[in-house]
Parts: sequence; structure tokens; C-alpha cells
Amino acid sequence: MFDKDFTWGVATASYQIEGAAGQHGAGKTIWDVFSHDQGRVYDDQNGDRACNHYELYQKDIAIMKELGIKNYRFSVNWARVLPDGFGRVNEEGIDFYNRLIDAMVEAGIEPWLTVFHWELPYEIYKRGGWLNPDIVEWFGDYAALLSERFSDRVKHFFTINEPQCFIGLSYVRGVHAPGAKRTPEETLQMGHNALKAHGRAVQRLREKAKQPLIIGVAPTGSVAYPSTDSPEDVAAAKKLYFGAPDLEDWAWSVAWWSDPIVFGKYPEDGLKKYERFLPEITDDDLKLISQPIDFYGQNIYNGYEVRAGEDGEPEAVSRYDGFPRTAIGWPITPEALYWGPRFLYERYKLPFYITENGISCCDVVSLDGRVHDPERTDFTERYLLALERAKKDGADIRGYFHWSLLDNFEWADGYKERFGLVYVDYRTQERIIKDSGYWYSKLICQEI
Ligand code: GCO
Repeated sequence: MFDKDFTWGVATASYQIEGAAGQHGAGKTIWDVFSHDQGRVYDDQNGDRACNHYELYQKDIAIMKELGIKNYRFSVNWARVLPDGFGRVNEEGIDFYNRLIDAMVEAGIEPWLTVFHWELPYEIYKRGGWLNPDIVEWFGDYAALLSERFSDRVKHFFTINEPQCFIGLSYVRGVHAPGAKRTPEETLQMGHNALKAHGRAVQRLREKAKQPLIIGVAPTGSVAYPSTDSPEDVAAAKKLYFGAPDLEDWAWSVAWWSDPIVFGKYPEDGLKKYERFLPEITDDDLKLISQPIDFYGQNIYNGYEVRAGEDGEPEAVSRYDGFPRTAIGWPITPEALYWGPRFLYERYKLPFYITENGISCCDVVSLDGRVHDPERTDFTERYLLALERAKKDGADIRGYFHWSLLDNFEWADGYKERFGLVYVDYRTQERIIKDSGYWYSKLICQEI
């Protein structure tokens, strides 16, 4: 599958794997606080220990090396390097990421660093978080620090990961940290500040860069895919995919987050639909948000079927009884990895990466001591076949990162969901490479 220079990788995020939460000089983040608040996370679990990657990172890198994984998307915990989110640097935290990056380089693994995968420092949250306009500069300073300290070895950076979730799930729905619902005026303002912070980070990353950097983003979204290849169905799916959702779902928009970054303007339909609740949006803001980036990534897990109704307008098609689902309950829709990248490439015309895709399964250790997970292999193969077809049909697809290297802390679902190619026994921190991990290894090493 794919040619030799295709980027194959795996992805993780700091709070989900590192453990050592709030230790070695790190500050608290909203997830540290939220996960200790009773009743927020499944079974009151938290990321205090997680996969203890903070201590076991060498082991995890050795596993990647063994599997032939050459690209690793990981994230830095903002409060580990800047305990308050700004100002004082925690050198112990910087040392940890230096050791981690050095180990990757030594193992021949290319680091892909995500600047923000949701760990908002608690001190910044106390000052208003995404609502405080100062966050744009704080985030820029944080990005500058990462560039200054790591860009001699790290060339690939993502600014923000899934604003749909760290604004939408967090403040529109209130189910992720900090677990406080806010008004539409407030959430739209937060979103605008997050986009400005992205733009500022792009500027500051480049300003301090020790080599030319390759910078992108990793938003997400469920893909509207057409029932058939007919031009009517395709147009209907595309319209819904990029259209403005109703106000209560505004943060799930694809175009709202990506059009300003790539085109320097918000989509017209959203501007109309959310008009009463919008913050002030200036030309300077849009200029800042639309700093040139080098690639466009999306985390894609699933989609929904759409057809053209009698009047040609998009119509969602309901799923048949017994529709295949993953353990977490998400529909299995490989079409998402065909139509998503195609639509996104057609619209944004930037080199495209799948920055996350994967499946949670009810994995268990079998009597033979191994973890047999045929569902994960089958899922991944189906999705990759669709992705390959999208590339053949013209989308400039450069790479694929599987979520995730390890089973880990799945946010509000705690350790209930296992997304890893590698099984983690949280009692002992033993790692067991799942059958799918060996399969992925063969695939990316072009042995199958
Ligand atoms: C993200 C994702 C990951 C999840 C994964 C499975 O923001 O990148 O939410 O952190 O663990 O998508 O849900």
C-alpha cells in the first residue's frame, strides 16, 4: 500500500500517556483538576500514572523501533514546561522532552510535535483561559519556547489538536475539562481566540526555528459521505460536510475552524447563522489566523451517509439495524477515509495527512499471553484501502498516523477504551504488542 515515501506513523498525547502528573516541577492543568473531581471521568479514573511513559519512554521508543515505526506524533504538556502557562520555565520538564526527542532521533524516528493537545495550564484557566485575550501571546510564547529548545531536532509541528473538542466538548457540552458550559457568545469568542493563538504560534515557531519548519494543524470532524457516486449525492454530502451546523453544534463545524486558517475568512453561512453571538472579528485577526502553513491534517474516525433529497438538498441516511460499531460505539465507516481526504484536499489544496485514525476494542490478554485483535486489523485495513483510493483519485495524501501507539487514558472514558496497537496492563505497566501491532509493522515495512 502507498509508495516508499509515504509517512507512516503512530500518535499519542501527553496527558493520556505520560503520568507523573503535576510532578517534577510541572504545574497543574485543567485535566489534572477535572479528573480528580468526582463523577467526571469513568470510574473516577485519572491520568496521574497513565502509561507512566514519563519513566518508560525508552521502552516505548524501543517498541516503535522494533515495529519499524518511523514517525511519532506526540504532544508536550504546556504546564510541564511552563507551570503557570507563562513566565517561569520548568527545566526539569524541558529535560524530559529533550531525553524523549533524543531517544527518538537515536532510534531513527522522526518527531512530530503537537504543541497543544488539551492540557490547558490551570493558572491560565483561572485567568479566564481561552476567554482571556492574553492567551494569544501566552500561547505564542509557549510555542516560541518549544521552537527555541527543540527545533534543532524537531522539524514537524502541529499547533492545535481538535479545537472541536477542546472548545466544543469542554465548553459547549461541558463533558470534558474543565466541565463548565458557557454561552454561545463565550464559546465563539474562545474559538476565535484559539484560532488567533494558532496563528501566533505559527509565527513564533518560525521566528525561533533552528531549521526550516513544517507546520500544520490537526482538527477533526465526522465525514459526510455520499450514498452513491452520483454528482447529486456527492454535492449534497459536500454541502453538509462544510456547512454550518446549528448553533448548539457549532463547534463541530469543519469549515469554521479551517477556512480562516487556510483562506483568511470565516464561512459565510456560519457568519450568518451565528451572527448574534459573534465576537469582534477584525482584518488583523484574520491575517494573524491565516499565517501560511505547510500541510493540513485531520483526525478522522468515522462518518455518516448523506444523499440528495428530492429537492437536491442534503438528507442524512439512517444506519441499518446492526450497523458495525467499535467498542466505544462509533460507527465503522471506511468511506470516511475516502471522501474526507478527497473533500478536504479539494477545498484546502494543502498536502494532506491523516493525523489520527483508529479503533477501540475490548482487548484482552488470551491464554497464550497474546492480544488477538482481528477487529483492529480489519478496521485499519478497510480504512487504509479507502485512503489509498482517495490518493489514486488525486488527493495529495502524504501520510497516516494511527491512534494510538499504546492503550491510554481516553479522556472522560478513562481506561475503559483501548485504542492501542500495544496493550498496557495498568497494574504492572507491562506492554504487549497486539496482533494488529505486528500487522501494522508488516504493512508499513512493505512486507504485505
Ligand atoms: C484527539 C483525540 C484523542 C483520542 C482519540 C480517540 O483529540 O486527538 O481525542 O486524544 O484519544 O481521538 O478518541
